[in-house]
Amino acid sequence: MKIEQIELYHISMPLVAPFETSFGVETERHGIIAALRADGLTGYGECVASREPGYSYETASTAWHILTEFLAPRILGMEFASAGDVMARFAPVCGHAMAKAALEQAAWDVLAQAKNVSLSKLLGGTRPQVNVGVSVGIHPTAAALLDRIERYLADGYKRIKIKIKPGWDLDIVRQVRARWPKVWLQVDANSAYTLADQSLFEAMDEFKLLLIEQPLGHDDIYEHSLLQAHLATPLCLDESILSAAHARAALALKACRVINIKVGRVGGLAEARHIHNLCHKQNIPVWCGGMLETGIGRAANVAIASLPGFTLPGDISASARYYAEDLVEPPFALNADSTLSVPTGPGLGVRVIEARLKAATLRSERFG
Ligand code: OSB
Ligand code: MG
Repeated sequence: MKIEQIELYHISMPLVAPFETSFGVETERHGIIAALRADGLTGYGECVASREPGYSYETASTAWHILTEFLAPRILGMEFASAGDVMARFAPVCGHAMAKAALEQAAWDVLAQAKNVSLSKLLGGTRPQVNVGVSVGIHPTAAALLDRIERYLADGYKRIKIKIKPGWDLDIVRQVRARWPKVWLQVDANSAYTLADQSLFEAMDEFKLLLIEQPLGHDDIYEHSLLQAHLATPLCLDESILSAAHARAALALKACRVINIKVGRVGGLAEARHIHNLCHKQNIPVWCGGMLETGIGRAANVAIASLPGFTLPGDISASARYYAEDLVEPPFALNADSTLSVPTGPGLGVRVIEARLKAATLRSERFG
């Protein structure tokens, strides 16, 4: 196939409610949508970098710079037979995984459409539905958090993840556990702690959490191995796994017993699958993380989460948990058994509503 045209859209989408983590509050999701045209087909990909560099050094604006100056010009006009051919052109560009992943994902979508198969099928997915949970941000009061969780449980989410930070941790977990002794519960610290907090995490063991996500440095693996050795609860790495090489190192060091895979963070669907395969061979459960994606990134997440090793519920909630109106039709809806159905149509299997994409666009640029 030949890449005839690339269009990039820097978007801003209002969230239905602010999302607060240990590193800040998001009220609007900024990101970039890439549309790649080849052989008369259009593939879409989403760059999940946010407005601020709290989770990653990448932001929507750095990704815009990298995509427009270095990535899109490198692949315009090229012939490709796999998403790997596209990624190979990006090898001279160091880092910027989220920027690269947007075009890689669009290439997968267009290839799947050309083969008339779903992205899930092209990736080797085996599940018709994927298990999902919901990630609940920091709230102004414990009462507000408990109320929010109660409503998500009523919606049908069977796994709850709560964000923690110093001052909003053990007591909050205790209150949630007291109210729902059996619910599948996990916490995400987004790197807000240090090894000096070991006793806090030891105290969490009694609450039977599914896992504790990224308690220590965003770029640390070794100190997580020291902490994991003291805990019954599995640690799960998110921020510090940027590649399959990092995953291999983390498992060898016993720095975690679970890995959160995000397509953007690791630089594309092929690298995400590579990490999945590596973990699957070692019986390490993985799950699909989320970045408050629009329906475009969500469709790619659902597809990768349909691979057999994604045994824990993903942060891939229904469209309505994030946006009043998603960019795709049909929007993703929660099934009664806390799953999302994997689209079966060609490629992403959802229709991008161009008028909504344009309405959300802050700036756009076309190549070719
Ligand atoms: O750490 O998993 C995270 C959102 C933005 C940045 C980082 C994270 C998150 C989430 C939200 O937890 C997950 C979702 O998309 O529902
Ligand atoms: Mg996380």
